[in-house]
Amino acid sequence: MLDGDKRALSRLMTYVDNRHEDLISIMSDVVDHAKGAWRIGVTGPPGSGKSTLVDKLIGIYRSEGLKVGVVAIDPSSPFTGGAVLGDRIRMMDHGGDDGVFIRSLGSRGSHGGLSRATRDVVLLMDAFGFDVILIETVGVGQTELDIMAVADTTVVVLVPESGDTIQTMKAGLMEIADVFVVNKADREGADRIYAELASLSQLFSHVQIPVFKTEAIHKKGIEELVLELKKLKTKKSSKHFKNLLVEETLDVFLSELATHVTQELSTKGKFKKQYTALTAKHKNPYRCAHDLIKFFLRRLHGKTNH
Ligand SMILES: Nc1nc2c(ncn2[C@@H]2O[C@H](COP(=O)(O)OP(=O)(O)O)[C@@H](O)[C@H]2O)c(=O)[nH]1
Ligand SMILES: [Mg+2]
Repeated sequence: MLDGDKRALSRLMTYVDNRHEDLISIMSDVVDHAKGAWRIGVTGPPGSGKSTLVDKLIGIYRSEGLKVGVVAIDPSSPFTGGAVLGDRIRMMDHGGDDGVFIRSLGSRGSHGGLSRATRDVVLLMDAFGFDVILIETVGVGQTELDIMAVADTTVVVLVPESGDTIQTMKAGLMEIADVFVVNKADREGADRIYAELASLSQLFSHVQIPVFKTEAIHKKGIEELVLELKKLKTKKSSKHFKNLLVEETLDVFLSELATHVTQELSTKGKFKKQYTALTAKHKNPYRCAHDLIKFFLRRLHGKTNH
């Protein structure tokens, strides 16, 4: 993969999908080759025009000679199909372009699982040599917050009809967004939403969050957005390496631990025996879990002490 083999890159992404047993050691080598690609998150309600916007951003970054990776995430999609596949087809404009690589991610069971898969895929793209990585994810909520922790800069895309979303999210939106985009500005109500976002930003954020009106489908307002993103790039330090050390360590540790414990429970060791005995003994899941943890910790201490 590090020699520029895209098939190898795809294969490693499949390892991420399957949580391959060698993944942790592979990622540990890969991280040393990451060059610090610019990670731009694009989030917002379904149908707001994220994919259309991403498509235009790809075009602009490619015209500047930058290599672009795209991760399209739809946490609500149980399969890597549906909406995500639709996005893939739409971005096919760039299908024959060697400097563009698009990867879709569907549901990964839990929130943590999906954000970790996203982080790993982004890291692979970074090490492969993409300069800009666009991360598109549906919705505005907790999952997106987790996923957006991967991005250096996050663009929240809203439309003239997003009044309710803005009212319910308020502070939450301010927390996620580095830039607001009011897309579909060709529709009525764009100015009102624009003003609402600008005043909310004054209320809830210590920095004024820039707001842009775009018509992604007509490629209007995109150049201005790209200029702003460049400004933010120079202002902000890449946060993902910091994240890697602190949050990632805990994240990787806990998910590896969960994998190992699950394995222990399914193989015929002492742990499995204890588990079976406990669940046969009491009917109370809290007591079972409590006793099981005690047993596990005792074994752990026993092993490290001797
Ligand atoms: N009127 C209008 N429609 C747009 C604009 N941008 C995107 N669309 C359309 O909105 C629909 C949803 O766009 P899409 O990019 O798939 O949204 P996503 O679900 O957020 O990725 C598509 O039919 C687009 O052609 C725009 O600026 N104006
Ligand atoms: Mg989309």
